[in-house]
Formats: sequence, structure tokens, C-alpha cells
Amino acid sequence: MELEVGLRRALERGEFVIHYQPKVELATRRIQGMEALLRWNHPERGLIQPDTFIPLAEETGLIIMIGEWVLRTVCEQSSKWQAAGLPPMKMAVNISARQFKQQDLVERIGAILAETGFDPGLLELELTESYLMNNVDEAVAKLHGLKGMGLGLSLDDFGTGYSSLGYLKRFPIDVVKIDKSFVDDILINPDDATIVRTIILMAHNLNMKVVAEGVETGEQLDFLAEHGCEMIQGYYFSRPLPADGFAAMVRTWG
Ligand code: G
Ligand code: G
Ligand code: MN
Ligand code: NA
Repeated sequence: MELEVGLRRALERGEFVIHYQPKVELATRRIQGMEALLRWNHPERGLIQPDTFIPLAEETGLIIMIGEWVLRTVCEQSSKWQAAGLPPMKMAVNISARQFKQQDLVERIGAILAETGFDPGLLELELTESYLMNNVDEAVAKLHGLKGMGLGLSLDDFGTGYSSLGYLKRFPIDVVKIDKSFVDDILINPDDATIVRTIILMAHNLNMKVVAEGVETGEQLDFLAEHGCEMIQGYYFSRPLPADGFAAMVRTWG
């Protein structure tokens, strides 16, 4: 209850902040894009991670307003960076189940793009299979609506849900994100190594690219590179950083 009141106030008082984590393209070692990750800068408790408050925001429906704030904020931030001379980079935003369920999701996102003048080609949505599978026909129609506006679509936490490969081919998805839980033990657990290799093969056969999440070591990176994974996200390159820190990192990057 206290948290719910706090969440409402957090929006009004501007207590949310976004951190950015790079996605690095293995072939070129360049920053291809980033994932926007929400944090709550609580006046007493300090920086709160999203796992603590996103579920409540979902339950109460506040996620709709928070999600729109995130979208608007990252579009504005990205435009500021480009005005300051940073190269255009893809911006990925997480979309929760409740947000995805909105009937007018496509129109709402279109309105924010129009309002901020942001290039839809640079915006990517991270979606999870659990809610796409809930109502496949409706999901397919929405995904085509989003693609029709020029957005990129990626499938987050891949492999952790009840992935139905039969449905996967119906989704116009550009990128599959291999969940950190598979990457963690890639070098010591043969089953995880097999799963990761299989996800990469499957994605490529469906014309999707692959991002591996939670990459922390050079050995993990080498394994992923060897098996054709295109992009890496993880502490090996960078933790999620506040906007200023992210911009500084981009400026000094290789
Ligand atoms: O950095 P990490 O602890 O940031 O993120 C934890 C989880 O919170 C991730 O699974 C991520 O998908 C989710 N998350 C982070 N930012 C957002 C956001 O802006 N919107 C939604 N819906 N989920 C987010
Ligand atoms: O939306 P998603 O669940 O994919 O969010 C990614 C989560 O993984 C965020 O919480 C982010 O902070 C976290 N993360 C990203 N890279 C690493 C990493 O290399 N190690 C660990 N432990 N967490 C990571
Ligand atoms: Mn994500
Ligand atoms: Na994930």
C-alpha cells in the first residue's frame, strides 16, 4: 500500500530515472544500441531496482503511465544525444504484459513517436513470449501494427517461458534475446551450451538475430561469437549506466 502511494508520487515528483546498457555488435565491436532500464530514485531508500516495483505497477495499472513516461523520456534523451553529436543508436524499451494488452497500444506508441519526433527505426520494443502466447492472433496483429510503423521487435528472456516454436515463426520478430540464466553456465554445463547453440541456429533459420544477455566474461563472449551470436549485452562491456555516464562511455569507445 505504502509502495503504491509511493509509486504514484514518484511519477509526479520525477523520481524515476533510466539507466542505459549497451548492446555491442560482435563483428565490429561497436555499440549497436542500448536497453533502457528503469530505476526508482527513492528519497529515503535510494535507488530501487525494477524487480521490486514493476510487479506492483503491473497489478495497479500504474505501469501504463510509467511505461509511457519511459518511452517519452528515452525518445527525448536519444534526440538530445544525437543533437550533441553522438551517433544514432537503437533504443530498446521493455514492454510489460499489461501495456501490451492495451487495445490501442500501436496508436499510443505512434502518438509518442509523433510528439517527440523520434525516428521509429531507432526504437525497439522488448517483449516476452509469456504474454505473446496468451492470445496469439491478437499478438500477431499488434506486432504487425508495430512493425508497420517501422519499429524493431525483440523477444526478451527467450527460453524461460513456454516457448512454442510453432508460434514463434508467426511473430514478426527481429531479434531473440538469450536469457542470462543460459549464458551463466555456458562453459560448464553442456546442456546450457546445447540450448544456446540451438537457440542461435533456430533464430537464424527464422531470419532473426541474436543478442546474448548477462555476458560477464571473455570466455562466454568467445563461445557466443564462435556460434554466430551477433550481439552481446552484459557487464563484460558495461553495467547499465545513467545517461551522462552512458554518453561518456560512447564518446571514449574504441
Ligand atoms: O536492470 P534490471 O534489474 O534492470 O531489470 C530487471 C527487470 O525489470 C528486467 O526484467 C526488465 O525487463 C524490467 N524492466 C526494467 N525497466 C523496465 C521498464 O521500463 N518497463 C518494464 N515494463 N520493465 C522494465
Ligand atoms: O529485461 P531484462 O530481464 O532482459 O533485463 C536485463 C537484466 O539483466 C537487468 O536487470 C540488467 O541489469 C541485468 N544484467 C545485464 N547484464 C548483466 C550481467 O552481465 N550480469 C548480471 N548479473 N546482470 C546483468
Ligand atoms: Mn529486457
Ligand atoms: Na531478459
